[in-house]
Amino acid sequence: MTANGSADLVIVANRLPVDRVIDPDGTPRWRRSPGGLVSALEPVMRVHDGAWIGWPGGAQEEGEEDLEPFVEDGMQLVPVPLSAQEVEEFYEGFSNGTLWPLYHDVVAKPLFKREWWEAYKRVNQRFAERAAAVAARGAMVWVHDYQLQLVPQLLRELRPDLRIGFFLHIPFPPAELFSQLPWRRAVLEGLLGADIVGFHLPGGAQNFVRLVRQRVGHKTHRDLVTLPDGRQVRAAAYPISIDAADFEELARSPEVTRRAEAIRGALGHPKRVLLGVDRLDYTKGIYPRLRAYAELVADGTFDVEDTVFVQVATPSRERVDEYRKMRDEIDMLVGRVNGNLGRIGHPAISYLHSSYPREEMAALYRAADIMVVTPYRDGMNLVCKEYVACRYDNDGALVLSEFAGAAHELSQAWLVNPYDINGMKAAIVEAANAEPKEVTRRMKAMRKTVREHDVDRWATGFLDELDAVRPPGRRRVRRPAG
Ligand code: ADQ
Repeated sequence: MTANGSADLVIVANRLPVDRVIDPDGTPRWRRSPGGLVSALEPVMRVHDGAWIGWPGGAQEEGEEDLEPFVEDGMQLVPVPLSAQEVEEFYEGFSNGTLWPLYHDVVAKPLFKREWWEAYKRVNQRFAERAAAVAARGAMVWVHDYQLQLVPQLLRELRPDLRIGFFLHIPFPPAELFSQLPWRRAVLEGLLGADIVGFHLPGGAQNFVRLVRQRVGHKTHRDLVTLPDGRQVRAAAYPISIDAADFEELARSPEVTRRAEAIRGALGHPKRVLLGVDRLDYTKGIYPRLRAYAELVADGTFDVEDTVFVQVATPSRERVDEYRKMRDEIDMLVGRVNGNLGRIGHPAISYLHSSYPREEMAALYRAADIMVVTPYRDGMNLVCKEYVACRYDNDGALVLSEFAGAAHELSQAWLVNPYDINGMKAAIVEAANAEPKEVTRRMKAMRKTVREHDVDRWATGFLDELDAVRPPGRRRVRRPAG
């Protein structure tokens, strides 16, 4: 295929950065979806004449015409349709029923179904073809996440002139777990189509390089893989972050300040508010966290008259069995805990399924004395960084799982092992009773990290390195040694 597109920078992600909404008069329109990735990439997209390729959500009916590419907020958006069967097999199936649990330490059992794999290959091919059609000659293409791991190689076959980057937003598992995947070699080869393969942590990059050596047999040296044709692929860590300045500005606004006070008022002006905010996902460790808290209420450490745990858990992937099961388990636990330990007007846990605008999130972060983030495994976890960004008074304690990528940067948090309920209880009590001076010391250090390593640094850091990749065919000839 020859270059016939005009975009100098192409983002390929599972979802488009917009949602289709229907106005009250029945007219469909696109609304920008909130999300760090869009905000992070928007400035570079403008400079580069960028295009974004992704699934618009929903299923395409049989015989329905493809949605045409369109321009929104100065970005060229290219929708990739999925049929109902592909939503089931590619998205809910292979992406979220096979890869998601496998890459998160097998917290749930991954299902290996051959028809899901066939759908994954087919959809990845479609994404690669769209990218090939819109990219200008020598353009940079940045492919995102576990749903699209075959795209780099498929795209390189179509367009060898491109510079291709890949970033994985979830953990990359150790060889011992990844090797369960029946299609492990094909996935590794898919990723090797990129010039740079990015992970949140150095450990993910090391797992990848080791697997490439073991399972594909290519030569590797530190973070570099050398392919038989001499092309080199670099695997490295690029820890993602948030727009910290933006969050802080929001948190300082009079509206958010007022709203944070109103939230505490609605909770009955407690002495202590603990907060959890997560997508309702079995990797996030919501169940053991609430159990640890409930035990502290049951044994009298905390009193529901002056302490409350606010848990926001937004439902997600509800058509996947594991998610439905987990939601039921947590709903039951909260019901039991509140039934047994709550008093009139004072539940032990205030439990919410809503999805909120950023202002409300900032107000919740401002209203909380202790943020509790306890995933069993998490690529990074942005919620804890958002909390830190909002604590401009240098107050507020963070209890954080050592298995969240963020723990590598936020080492001043009260770090916990989410599998150790007693350890979590001890850390929560310690954070609750810490001297204000100690809380401030920890928060100050974490705020410095989050301020200095923001999402702009992440995006420009990755793209600058991709930009520096020598386009194929113009490689320096290596001089013989000596
Ligand atoms: P997620 O698993 O979705 O992301 P996380 O990083 O915590 O996890 O991001 C969640 C985002 O959703 C945050 O920005 C948060 O503010 C927002 N959010 C959560 N609950 C909300 C609610 N009720 N209403 C509105 N917004 C809500 C995946 C990986 C992570 C990795 C990110 C980015 O699993 O490990 O950090 O991608 O790479």
